Amino acid sequence: MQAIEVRFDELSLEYEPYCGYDSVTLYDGSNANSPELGAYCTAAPDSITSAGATVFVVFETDLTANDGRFLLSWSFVGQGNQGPPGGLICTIVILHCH
Ligand SMILES: [Ca+2]
Repeated sequence: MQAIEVRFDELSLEYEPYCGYDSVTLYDGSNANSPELGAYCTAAPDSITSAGATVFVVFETDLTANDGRFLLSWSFVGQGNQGPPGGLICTIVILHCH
């Protein structure tokens, strides 16, 4: 089974204990209805590994208090780690007003 390993090379978004203002959320699948792997703003595990070959990334931010940025990298892990044609990371940006 092929999976995706995601690493945050940089992660410095506005801090809130539950990352309620600015966050990056990873989902184990092709959309935000998929199981959530985690939501992060300032700290994340060294690596986050999906169960499947697609990870959906959502960046949410509000309209105030910017901090730094996030930079993530990813690679296929598991059998056949060159990646299938359909394996991908989708990213969507959501802006919301608090
Ligand atoms: Ca903010």
